[in-house]
Amino acid sequence: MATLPVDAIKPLADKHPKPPNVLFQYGTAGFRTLGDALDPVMFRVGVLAALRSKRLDGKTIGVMVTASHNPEPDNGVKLVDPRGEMLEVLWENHATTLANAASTEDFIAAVQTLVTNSRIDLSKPARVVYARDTRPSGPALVASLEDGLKAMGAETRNAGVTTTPVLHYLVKAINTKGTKDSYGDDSEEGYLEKLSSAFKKLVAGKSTASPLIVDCANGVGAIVGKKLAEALGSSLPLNLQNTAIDTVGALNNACGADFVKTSQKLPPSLASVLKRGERGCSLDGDADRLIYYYMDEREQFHMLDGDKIAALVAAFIVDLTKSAGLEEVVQVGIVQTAYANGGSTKYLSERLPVKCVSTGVKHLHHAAERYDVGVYFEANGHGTVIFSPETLEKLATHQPSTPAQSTALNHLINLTKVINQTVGDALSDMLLVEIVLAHKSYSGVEWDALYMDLPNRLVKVVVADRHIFKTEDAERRLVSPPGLQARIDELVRRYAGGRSFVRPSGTEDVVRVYAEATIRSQADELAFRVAGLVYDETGGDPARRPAEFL
Ligand code: NG1
Ligand code: ZN
Repeated sequence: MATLPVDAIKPLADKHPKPPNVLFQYGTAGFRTLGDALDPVMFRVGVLAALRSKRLDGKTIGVMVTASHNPEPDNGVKLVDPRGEMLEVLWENHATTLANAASTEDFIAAVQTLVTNSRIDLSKPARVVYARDTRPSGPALVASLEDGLKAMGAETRNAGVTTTPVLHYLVKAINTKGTKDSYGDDSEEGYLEKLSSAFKKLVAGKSTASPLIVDCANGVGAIVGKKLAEALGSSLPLNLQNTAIDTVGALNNACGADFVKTSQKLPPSLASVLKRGERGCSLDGDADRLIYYYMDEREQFHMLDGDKIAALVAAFIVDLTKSAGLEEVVQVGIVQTAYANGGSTKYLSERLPVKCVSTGVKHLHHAAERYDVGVYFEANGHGTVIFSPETLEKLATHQPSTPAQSTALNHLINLTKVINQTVGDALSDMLLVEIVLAHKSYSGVEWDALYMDLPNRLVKVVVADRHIFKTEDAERRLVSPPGLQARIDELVRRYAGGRSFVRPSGTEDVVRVYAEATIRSQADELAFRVAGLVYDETGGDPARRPAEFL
């Protein structure tokens, strides 16, 4: 029985000491905080990734270094399981335990405990592939990660600077290589080739946007987006904007999917770019979120968020399953979170099964796996479509009885290739949207008209301890602090079409308050009044109560 390489771990762990008085937590998006604080975490994640791989018999594990849509000084790290999915929940706890060990000795002891409790056979190989986004803190953090991998003698592959979804794709492609379920060539080129060739087949003979404006958030989407544009050629001309990856402070700054979604505005840098009648889209800093928009004939900006993408895509897939003669055997379902606009939930649930789950991609992904075809999107633009193994099998073996059925079946099969089924992928989702728009001959206007968004507002409240906020019913109701939910209910009743809920963020030290109502001013007022309740509840200093909350 092999033993832990303590002599190799010790000196390297000593290079990455954990400062006292900081507590790390593996949350909904992995570890995420100021880049400067993450050095010890990265080393330990390297060790953990190797252990996870050994536990899974040498399957390749992914590690992505990114803080997504967060400001440039932030950074983060998350692990990817062998099928390209988020790390298993039990191991999130192991990650937190290892990250918080006070000293090298404590860390080695915690690793030893994990090895014993999880029955990890240390003689197995460890294989890890890793990548980072364009953040300035990335290279140093990757070096620390590499020390952790080296300490464990892992076989490593550096995928360089790429998007989060490409890393997820690579993990799945590596682990399925040479099998009948091969996900594609295990390289960024393989990814681009897979997506772009299926896209070209799906839009052959149709007209696409010319060109499509893509806000790359001054992040890694600019790099992969450029390569995708080359692979797409004239099938979809892309006009890449906000591509300043080397300009300090530019990442996610007044641009990108999160800016558009939260401010409900066009990035100022696109003001002279997006013309009347044109559409565009924004990626976030690691290109796993996508928000669309268009400028109408009166130069009014209209946002098309993750809910609108889900509605567009689900209807298209349902149409194709009908046309292919598969509607009886392939059921399409939707998964949303409480942040989904009430307008979308009403529209979708009148047509398809809809499930609401807690925030966090892993919850959405797992719920979507229960459908034959699961369409899941967060309102913020993170989402994808997943086809169950049985459905993929049905598509592969179905015998169409007419030429029309055959065409629809081929479209469905090509969709399974355009879509990155491992995780939300802004570039893949963008192609998916463009396919549907091309098939339906929709502009932004027709797409937007599927249903009306209810006016809504999302606000953050900074509180002393957000952990006192506990929720139930897919985060739609508070159980703690006691009595607060009743006060929120009482307030909500006074607003036409009112809905509001409160939950602690999993990625920031804030409590989020969401509200919607039939009228814009009422949605804003409800949000600020509920935020005021939250602020008061946590004993905030009345003198510092934010003015809007009064
Ligand atoms: P938190 O900070 O837990 O609200 C945010 C997003 C999630 C998800 C994660 C991971 C909102 C309201 N919340 O989570 O949907 O994307 O980040 O990045 O958009
Ligand atoms: Zn992201």
